[in-house]
Amino acid sequence: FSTFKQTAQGGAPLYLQLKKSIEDAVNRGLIGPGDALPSERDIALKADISRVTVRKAVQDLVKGGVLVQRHGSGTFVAPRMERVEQSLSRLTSFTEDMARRGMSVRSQWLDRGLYAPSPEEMMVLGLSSNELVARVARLRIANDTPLAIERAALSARVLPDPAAVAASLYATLQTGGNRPVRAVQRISAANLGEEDSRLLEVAPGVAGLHIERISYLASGKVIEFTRSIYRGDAYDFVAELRLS
Ligand code: 16G
Repeated sequence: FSTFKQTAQGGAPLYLQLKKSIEDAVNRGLIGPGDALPSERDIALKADISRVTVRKAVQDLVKGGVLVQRHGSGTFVAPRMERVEQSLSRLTSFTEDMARRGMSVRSQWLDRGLYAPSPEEMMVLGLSSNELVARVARLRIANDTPLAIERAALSARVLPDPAAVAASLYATLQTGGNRPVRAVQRISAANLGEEDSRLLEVAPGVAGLHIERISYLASGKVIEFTRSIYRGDAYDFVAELRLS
């Protein structure tokens, strides 16, 4: 950044020129995916420009998906996203899907607890008004990239202690003999809202996939009612079609 002022030309606003030089550095591989950007203050000092200018350039690059900002830890070059191709004909869990691809999986808890069920949860899960619903909401992260927000609802009868879910919900269900064997999944388009895009580290308003999964036990009983938001730039859901 120390040479920025000398190379900056009249004409275009400084913040646009700074934006371009950061973009160039990323495109030329001088800074790579996951690399931290110096702090706003350091860039301003080195380039001898105001912090407001730096902030404007950085915010534009965050909006454009070139950089990501993580609360409390700084600004980074966005990880290069390889699209995940996901079969629509096999009933698998997120942990299994990512493990099969050799990706590391972790989750950030957004919510887990027992609640009075909503009318919709009562209907889908077949709960009576005096029963509780277990809600398990997580940000699902693969190879350090947040890919989806999943909000699962189950009967408290099958998941009396939502805090007992460690890495995998399906593994916990399996232990209790409640692994689903069939699911119906509905996928629709959704533009990501403010909160979801912040969690998924993409610009607000970008395309997402809203997925609703209702899973069944072999007995035909509904076990899981999950609503998820997947990053539209990261997922291809693929189904095989046959002439029958
Ligand atoms: C998948 C399912 C989700 C399920 C989760 C369990 C979709 C859209 N959703 O992500 O319904 O709750 O797997 O994953 O595929 P886990 O066993 O790793 O917690």
